[in-house]
Amino acid sequence: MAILKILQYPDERLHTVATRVTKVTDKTRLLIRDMAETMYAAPGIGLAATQVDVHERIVVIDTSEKRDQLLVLINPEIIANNGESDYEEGCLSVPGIYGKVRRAESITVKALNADGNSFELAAEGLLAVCIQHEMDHLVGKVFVEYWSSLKQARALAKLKKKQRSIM
Ligand code: QAP
Ligand code: CO
Repeated sequence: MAILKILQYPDERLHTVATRVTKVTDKTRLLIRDMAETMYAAPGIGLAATQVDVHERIVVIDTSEKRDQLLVLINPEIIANNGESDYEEGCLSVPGIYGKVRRAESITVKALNADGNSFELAAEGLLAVCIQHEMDHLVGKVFVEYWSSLKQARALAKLKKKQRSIM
């Protein structure tokens, strides 16, 4: 297993559109294991392959309290959505920046699991928000890009300031 390097906003590679996984292989499962290890170590509740510079439609999520319920979504598709919610989000690629995004309150997602089998999942609350957030990464969208340009500029300034203080 390995901890992967997480791309940091505004890295332009975060805007890459991921391609579908055509076959779930041992190589796919190895990547999923490394993504899960990276997410748990961070610690985070969700990670998309895009964030580790692999541009395939793969997401790992664990919103459980005990962090023992790994959800793997390969080629995820939202097949139903309902309602609206404003949830405070963060992102491992945008550390220290948090803010609200309006999304569907509940969704049904269809995806393949790590065995390559298709399944459907109905989700609401934090899990529904997290799935939508991670699926955005797969089409090259970062949550701050829902904000006004003023709010984005402030977030970027804060990130740059923090990066300077580390160096
Ligand atoms: C996406 O985000 C998410 O700024 C997953 O310093 C988050 O795991 C969806 C994290 C909230 C819905 C609601 C962020 C860790 C983790 C930070 C994460 C940080 C350390 C973010
Ligand atoms: Co994110």
